Amino acid sequence: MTRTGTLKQPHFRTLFLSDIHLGTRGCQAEMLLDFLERHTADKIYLVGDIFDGWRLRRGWHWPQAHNNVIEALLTKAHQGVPIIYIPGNHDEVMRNYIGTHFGGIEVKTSDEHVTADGRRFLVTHGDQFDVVVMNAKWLAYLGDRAYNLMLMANTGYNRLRRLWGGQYWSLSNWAKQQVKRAVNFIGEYESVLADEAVRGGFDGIICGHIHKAAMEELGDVAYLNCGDWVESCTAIVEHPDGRLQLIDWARKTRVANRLKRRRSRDGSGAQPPAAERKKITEPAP
Ligand SMILES: [Mn+2]
Repeated sequence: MTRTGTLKQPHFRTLFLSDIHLGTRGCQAEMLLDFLERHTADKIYLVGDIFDGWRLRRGWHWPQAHNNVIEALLTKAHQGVPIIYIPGNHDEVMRNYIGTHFGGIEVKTSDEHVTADGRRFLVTHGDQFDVVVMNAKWLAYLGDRAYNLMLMANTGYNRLRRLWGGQYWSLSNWAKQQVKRAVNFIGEYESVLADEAVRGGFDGIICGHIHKAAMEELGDVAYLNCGDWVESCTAIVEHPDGRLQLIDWARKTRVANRLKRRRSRDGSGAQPPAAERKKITEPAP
């Protein structure tokens, strides 16, 4: 297999990223750029809330690093990496472009991803299930039709709110403000999304939205959440053999930096910083 980039660059079959929130001060764009530079993938999923449309309207925060993230993704798309963009609630303006392509990026409401070992995963942002989470207890008694009605009502309600410039109502934001209830909310959210995978006959679900990275088995299905690039820096990746993994890039970077410091303190076996290594291994353009 031929791979571009540096020798030790890990290669994934699929990379799943969500909740980058470009356009906000909290977005850790530099960390993401670093991650994108050091990894390649055959296919990339952008699982919603990639940029923050609501905040852009109130206060524009768009440093160069945010442009660089977009550029890095578009470059990958240009090189032939299929990128599937599944809009979330913060970048829901992209939901007007469902079914279209731009710069090699395809916009979809949700998608089915089949891993190299044949498992079927539902890929969705997850915000549409907020309302189900909130009403999980009594919805269980009402069944399928009420469930679908609730989903529709939630979408309609938010569309209405938008008309008078209100913010998208989000249960996760509401829950975060109520710290005591948040833990409960996360558990409910995870089980509602796992149920959705069961309903669709999938082996698992890959989502985002609540900024809580996870990879676990819930009943008969796998629940994977990409996490975010605001509070943490996490991604879900699929290895060439179909193995899925949750990567905590902030933690990995911390560990790598600690090792580097220790090496340089010891003197022997010190490695040059990544930037210098690049200069040595890469031929001049
Ligand atoms: Mn969201």
